[in-house]
This record gives sequence, C-alpha cells and structure tokens, in this order.
Amino acid sequence: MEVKTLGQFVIEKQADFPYAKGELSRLLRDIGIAAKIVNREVNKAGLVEILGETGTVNVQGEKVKKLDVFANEQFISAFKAGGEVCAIASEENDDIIPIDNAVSKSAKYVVAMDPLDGSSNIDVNVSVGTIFSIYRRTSLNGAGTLQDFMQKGTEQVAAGYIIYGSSCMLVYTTGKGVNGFTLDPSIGEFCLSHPNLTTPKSGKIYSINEGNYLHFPEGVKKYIKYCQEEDKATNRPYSSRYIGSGVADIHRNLINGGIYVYPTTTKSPKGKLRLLYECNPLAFIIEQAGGKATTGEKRIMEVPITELHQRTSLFLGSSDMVDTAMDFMTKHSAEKV
Ligand code: P6P
Repeated sequence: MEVKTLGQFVIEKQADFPYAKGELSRLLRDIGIAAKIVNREVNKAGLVEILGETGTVNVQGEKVKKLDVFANEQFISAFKAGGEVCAIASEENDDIIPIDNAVSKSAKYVVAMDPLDGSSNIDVNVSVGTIFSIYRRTSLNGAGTLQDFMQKGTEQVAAGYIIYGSSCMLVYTTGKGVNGFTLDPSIGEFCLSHPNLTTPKSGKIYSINEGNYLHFPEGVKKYIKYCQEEDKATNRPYSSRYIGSGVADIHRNLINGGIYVYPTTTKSPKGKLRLLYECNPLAFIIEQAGGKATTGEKRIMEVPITELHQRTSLFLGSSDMVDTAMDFMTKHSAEKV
C-alpha cells in the first residue's frame, strides 16, 4: 500500500469542508506532532526519571504521574504554538486554559482532552492513550471561555485518540468516517494504516471492571450473567477483557467487536468517566465506525453538559451489544442496586 502520511491525508480530505481554509488541518497536524513527542517519552518511561508520581493530586482526586504532566504540557504548548485554538480543557486542569496570543488571534476552535488516559498503567508498561475533542468556538473573539465547552457531543467538529501501545496509533474522525494512522518511527510520520475503520455489529468481548459487581445496577449484573451464559447461536459465553486503560480496551473492541461498560455504581453514582474529554470523543469515533455509545439510557452525544469535569456512565461498542445491554438496563431499571 502506498505510504500516505497524516499530513497528506488531512490536506487531501480538506476538500470535504468547502469553507475550511486549512485551520482544522493544521490543528490535526499539531496533535500529531505532540503525539510523537509524548510517544517518545512513553516508550522510554522506564529509563528516564519520568516514572512515578509527582506527589500531587488532580481535580479528579487521582495521584498525578510525571508523564501525565509531561503529556499535558506537550499538547498545551503544541496548541499554543499552532495558533488554531483559543482555549483548552484538560483532565489535568481544574479550569480551562484560555489562549490569546499573537498567533491565536483568529483561532476558531477549542480542544478538550485527556492528555494521558490510563496513566496508572504507565509504571507497569501497559498501553495508555490521549483522547481529544474539537469544537468550533461559540464565543466571538479573544481568548475562549468556559461557555465554548458547554456544547453537546453532537457539536464536535473532530475527535480522536492516540494509543501508545505495541505501536503508536492516531485514530480520528471529522464526521466523515474513521481513519487510523500508525507511527512509522523510521520516518517519524503517522502513516494511514486503517482507512475507513468500521466496528463489527456484534462481537465476543465484554469489557467491564467486575470487581465493582456488587455496586452495579441490577441491569448491569444481569447483562454480565448474560455474557457468561452458554449459547452457541449467539457466540456466548463472551470473553472478558479489561485492561484498565479505556483507550486500549475501546480500540481493541472497535477493531474486533465488543462492548465497553463503565456504569454508575453506588460509589460513583454519576459514573466515573468524563463526558467532555473521554466519552463524547470516543462516542463520536464509535458512532462514525458504525457502533453505539450511550449512558445505558440515552445517546452520549445528546447528554447536555453543564460542568467541565462532568461524569457519566458509558456503554460503548458494537451496536447489537449496546442494544442488548440497554434492554437489560431498561428491564431492570426499577430494581435497587
Ligand atoms: P477502574 C482510566 O483511569 C479510566 O479513566 C479509563 O481509561 C479506564 O477504563 C477506567 O478509568 C479504569 O477505571 O475503576 O476500572 O480502574
């Protein structure tokens, strides 16, 4: 297959947006640059003084790892230098990061991101990821505002993730399908490796932290038992696969088929995952690949957003599997947890 780099692809696809003057193309390339720098550090994390914890706790109440901070800084500086972004929201920052510098005078976009998702896995050499979501600003000019981020997932202009795994991949959508690029370290370029990615309607993998079983809603408990039943006609029992890095679990399920569930629990009554910079971008990707993403009741991308770090439950993956899980949720919704 001829080598097509991310840069070539983005410019080629720019024609899909008649009014685009290249800003989104440049923004996607800025993301690619930061991803290459983060990948380089993730790949040698065990060798340099970048492992371990900073001794601080972020707004999520989670211990901040040195690589979290490094990744956050890399993406923030790439967006500031690129000039296409007027504000950033990050899992690592309590408030938005407004950008109003010489190069961002006419910036049209805001970016929400989880700079290093699953970072608790870094020290044990398990895949981690970056998740990003891009909106057109709603504010008129100058630095972006909090209001620019209070947009439903359906308003996303683009979204994607980078997975730092056995290879480094960047997967993104601008609403016209999903394309995957694999980093070729020998030329330092992301090359198109998975054109027009689609996810199977069904699969044999379910991904959920069953350690929380006792705290799950009844519908989730019943769905887990359904996944474990013997039924050849519907390829059950499924396989349980849960890495603890959402990007890695969701990427595997996107390719092979499967469902990822992080439901509400008695400990996390609103769910654990973040709507703005985890669930909405992953929902955009999976829907564009032919799958589904819901809260267990409604479409993720329709959920109104009122807080930057708003949490939600997430049922995401192959459409038939998400439908079945939602049937269990509906059927057992009245039953106490
Ligand atoms: P738990 C990582 O912190 C994350 O946000 C997702 O990437 C991952 O799937 C999930 O949380 C893991 O959470 O509670 O199962 O350890």
